[in-house]
Amino acid sequence: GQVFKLEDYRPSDYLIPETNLDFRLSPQATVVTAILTVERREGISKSAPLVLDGDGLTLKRVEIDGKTVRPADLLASPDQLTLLKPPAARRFQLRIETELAPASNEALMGLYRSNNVYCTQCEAEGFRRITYFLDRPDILSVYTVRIEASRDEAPLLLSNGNPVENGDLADGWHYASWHDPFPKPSYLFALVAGNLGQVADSFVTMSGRKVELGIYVEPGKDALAGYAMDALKRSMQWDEEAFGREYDLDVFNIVAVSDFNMGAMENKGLNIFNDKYVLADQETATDADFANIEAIIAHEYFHNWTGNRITCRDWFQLCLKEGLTVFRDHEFSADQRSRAVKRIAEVRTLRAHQFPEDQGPLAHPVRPRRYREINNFYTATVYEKGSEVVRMIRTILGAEVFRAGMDLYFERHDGEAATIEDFIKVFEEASGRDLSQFALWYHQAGTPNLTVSSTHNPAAQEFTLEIEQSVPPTPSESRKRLMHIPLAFGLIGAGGKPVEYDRVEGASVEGGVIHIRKRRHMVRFSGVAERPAVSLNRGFSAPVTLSVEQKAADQFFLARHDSDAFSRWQAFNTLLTDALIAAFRQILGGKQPDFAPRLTDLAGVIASDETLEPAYRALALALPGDADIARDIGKNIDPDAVHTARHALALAIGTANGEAFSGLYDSLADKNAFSPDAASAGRRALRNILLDYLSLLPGGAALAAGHFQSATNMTDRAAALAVLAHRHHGSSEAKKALAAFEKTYASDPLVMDKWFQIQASVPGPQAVDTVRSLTAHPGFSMGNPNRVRSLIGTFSSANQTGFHRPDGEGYRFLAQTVLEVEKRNPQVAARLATALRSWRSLEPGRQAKAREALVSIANTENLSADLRDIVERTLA
Ligand code: DPP
Ligand code: ZN
Repeated sequence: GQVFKLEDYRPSDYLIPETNLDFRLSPQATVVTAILTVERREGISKSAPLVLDGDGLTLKRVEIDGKTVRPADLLASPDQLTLLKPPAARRFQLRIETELAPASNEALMGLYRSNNVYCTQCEAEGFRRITYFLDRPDILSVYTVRIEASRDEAPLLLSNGNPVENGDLADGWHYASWHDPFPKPSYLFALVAGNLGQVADSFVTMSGRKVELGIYVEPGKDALAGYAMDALKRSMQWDEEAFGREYDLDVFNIVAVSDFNMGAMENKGLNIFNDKYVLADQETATDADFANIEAIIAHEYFHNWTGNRITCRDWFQLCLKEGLTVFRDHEFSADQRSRAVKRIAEVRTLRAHQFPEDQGPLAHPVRPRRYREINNFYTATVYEKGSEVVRMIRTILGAEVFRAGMDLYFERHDGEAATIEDFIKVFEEASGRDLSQFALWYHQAGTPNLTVSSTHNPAAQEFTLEIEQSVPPTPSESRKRLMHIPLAFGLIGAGGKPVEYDRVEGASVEGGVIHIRKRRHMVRFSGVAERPAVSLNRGFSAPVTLSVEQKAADQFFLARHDSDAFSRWQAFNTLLTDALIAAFRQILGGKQPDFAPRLTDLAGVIASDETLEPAYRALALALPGDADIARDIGKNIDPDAVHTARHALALAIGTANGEAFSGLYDSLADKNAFSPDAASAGRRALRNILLDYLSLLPGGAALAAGHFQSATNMTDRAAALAVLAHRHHGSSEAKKALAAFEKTYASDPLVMDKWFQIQASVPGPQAVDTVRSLTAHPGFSMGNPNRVRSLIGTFSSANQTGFHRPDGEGYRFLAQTVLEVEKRNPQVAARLATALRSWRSLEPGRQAKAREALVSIANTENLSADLRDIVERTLA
């Protein structure tokens, strides 16, 4: 396949200032008429051909300025349309008619049907499946769209921008037209037509303009859109307060569809969502679902400024909108909920998804320099690490200067297709700092490591930190340059008080942050009489790994006393991880793992510490997952031994704290009416993790069964079901609960996804057979991305013992399934295949079997560009 390179960027010879689209909708023969105002760019030769992108298109007619183009002046294929002799005039009108079959579009890119609703997905390159176009994000055009459909089939007709007019046509048809005054790239085009229920509300912006808000869902599900609407209004308010950003159209619409490749899409004025991230009530959604809905509604709304008003020059700049918008939605959630809890959850996600990507064959810079298939770059690195990089800019500049830089960015680049260089420049100007070394965070892949050791000289009253940075090699980048790493820190003395110091030598230390720029730094603090404990990377100020020589006593001390909530959580999590890795080695050595009582006791102390929020305590008690432990071990992984170690620690913690946990569990029972707010969710989270520990003790299955039966919301019900299925697999309690859940929710696909997920993640060698048989369940479909991700995705990414079965059956099943999904939906198949990205860190036997599975995919003929790209990079 073709390799696209950043350095090959050049502006297009032609522009398309205006785009008129006319749709006559029909499931198998939709006619699209595009009338494009085309303009040759200043200085471009009159003979320059106009080359338009297409993808699998059926061309019906082409006219220029009202005249049919002669066949000799045209090169037309399903994937490209070339006008060999464009008119001499600089500006002309091009009319293109194409015909589509949305009902047969299973790739879910371009125009397709989901539950009989017409909808579109154009990012990144789906617009070219609708009409021939300069389908690149630097072509900004003003769109006017007219949609015609049978009123019975599609009473609702939506597109971007503001509604212009609508009315009846002959034969029971009707039409609506929409105009979007803001020039936009084609990837933000959207159309929705069908029979949907509406939830309506409004929002008055900071300048007093009234915006009509609509959320459209499957008829009868209106009541499930209330939380999303509330989150939308809070998002609009927050963006005004936090970033001074006001909404700009008369309407803002959101549509929920049930077949969607991504989470959601920020089309201008018409966001289209995976219904999983819109629909919620206490009966069907967990607290995690509510939090995700809030975050994703906010994320897509925030794109209106970071993505839409200022878009990307090319797809290499994807992080310009995604990393920044993730940062904005993280800040929003932190303000709406608990900042400390949110930060811990973000870091857990980053480590679970981005670190393995950065440490494996698919590693790439936040701003990649090459790609073969852009769909494969909607990654944790672009999104989550991209957000961390923006956070570091704020840490380095401080909140006020950061805001000044953002203001400058909006002012200077509004209406443009910008680059990462433009973004960095506004912060350099606002701060007067040189960010060129810092910019390596965008350009260089890999997770930097900091090795830190400390010495205290009581006679001289000096405390010294020695810090060394290194960046491991990644594919095609064997030599790394030194990074600018902002390392927030604290020196902590007796009772948890910050230690005062007189002077610092050896590095630039500003406001509790050490700026690491060289390979080695020696940072000397004078006037320090007692040896302090050192708290490093507070608030996770930099996305790095740390190798710290720290006494266990200091870790225990920090886990109790660090005033930075993130670092306190981290200290305890590090203790747990160290204990789990030691247990893993004991198990491999044929020994029974054992755990220090002071560790299992500390779990009890944290659990019942009323000064800590319940949500924080729940996160502290959540042991690192099997995959987290494996990642920290790094190589020669035997997932069964990892799992055994984790189970042993859970049992030890439960056994040591049985009585206390039980009392706390009882005291947390919710007597109030359900509320999805963060504090209530935190209490449920704590109670549910206590249930998990208690389920390992005698009577545990009965306790979990009781929890399941008495649950009054999905959070508690799903948590109890998972405990039964995972901790008491095969028990009559587990079987009964699974059957009852299935019976109750058989007709609710989003709830059945939880049922699939819970079973797909039951550890053990039987899992692959369970999952295989569930693919035949009437509620499952290989054509629906949510079903596939719930069953196959969960099995391959969240079931370490099941997926990595020593005989390789998990890998063979994945390979076979990926190929089956690929026939319909290459994008979803490619994403599934990334489950094998860490294959080289396995022990040799599994490594060989994983490789065979990858090779079997690679050797398949006619692979899609999406899947070929992932598999070849994974094997390289
Ligand atoms: N819809 C995806 C997102 O918002 C891609 N833009 O991240
Ligand atoms: Zn986004």
